[in-house]
Amino acid sequence: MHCNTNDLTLLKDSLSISDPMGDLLEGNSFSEIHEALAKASRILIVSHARPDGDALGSTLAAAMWLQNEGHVITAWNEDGLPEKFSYLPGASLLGKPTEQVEYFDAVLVLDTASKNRLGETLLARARAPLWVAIDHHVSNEQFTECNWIEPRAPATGQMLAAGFLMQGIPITPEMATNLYVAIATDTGSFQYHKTSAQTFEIVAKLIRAGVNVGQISQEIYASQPRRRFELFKHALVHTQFSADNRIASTSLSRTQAIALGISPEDTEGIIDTLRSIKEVLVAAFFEELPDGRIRLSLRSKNHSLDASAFCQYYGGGGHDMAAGASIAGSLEFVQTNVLERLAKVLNITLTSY
Ligand SMILES: [Mn+2]
Repeated sequence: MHCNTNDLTLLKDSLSISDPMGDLLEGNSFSEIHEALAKASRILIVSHARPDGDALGSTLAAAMWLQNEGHVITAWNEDGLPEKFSYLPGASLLGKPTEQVEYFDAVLVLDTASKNRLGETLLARARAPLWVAIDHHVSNEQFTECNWIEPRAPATGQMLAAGFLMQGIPITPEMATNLYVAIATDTGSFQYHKTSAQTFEIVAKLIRAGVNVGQISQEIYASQPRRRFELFKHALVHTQFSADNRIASTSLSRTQAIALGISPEDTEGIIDTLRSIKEVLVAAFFEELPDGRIRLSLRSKNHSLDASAFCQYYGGGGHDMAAGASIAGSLEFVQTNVLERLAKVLNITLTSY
């Protein structure tokens, strides 16, 4: 088995996409992952805990792909399928880890930067001689035997779609819809800086394969539960500005979360509202988790802060403009500490320009 990591070649011709910017097309290592999985009969597909649209869309699209190729598929997520993603085609394919240890021929890990992000239960139950990974996190720790990691890709779903297109793997409307949700959500509705011409070219092919854009947009953007709106009201009222309005932050204690009756998935997106303020360069969200730890979510607007490097200091990671970490300590202590360090880092980079 030849498993190259981060090895890119120009593959314009295989997608027959003209690319005047000379963009690299991701997908060269897809064939190696494909080859590695070909011999496996029972395959487990997994992604990170507290899954987002990319983790789930990629998992379900990959499950359908491998099922169509005759493999026996199991798809697990530590936290299962959040209610707000129940519209995803094939959502019932995704389950939680079983009570007992299960044996597979291979595990395909998607959109997950480090092993512990898969969750304790999942890691305790899954056994396989071969682990392979497809991911776009710059902080990926390359913890599997075979890795295809492309930090320039805006979504794991885009890497999968590029791979399918390159290898001529049939994309059903259900697969296309899952891949579309993966890309649309992880690019912040095609807004973040890694959104490229290639993103739109691939998405055009997905739409031709059967995505109903209007219908799926309604599911993603216009189907929020009322409790999430109440949570946003709370978060906005408690927003603090520091470092000359360059940092906006807000927090949610466990007591407040219980009082508002929110689910873990409801907090996603609050931070983007803070980031939308002109003067703000960095947005931070502090959430007290049931285990007492504090989850930090961080968004950066430009290169004055490398969010992934900042979060790696606390044992977390992610992307340069969006990252997170889980930190021990009280909500107040962690918030004060992180905000002070953020201001320091910002000060250094802003004065060195
Ligand atoms: Mn992702």
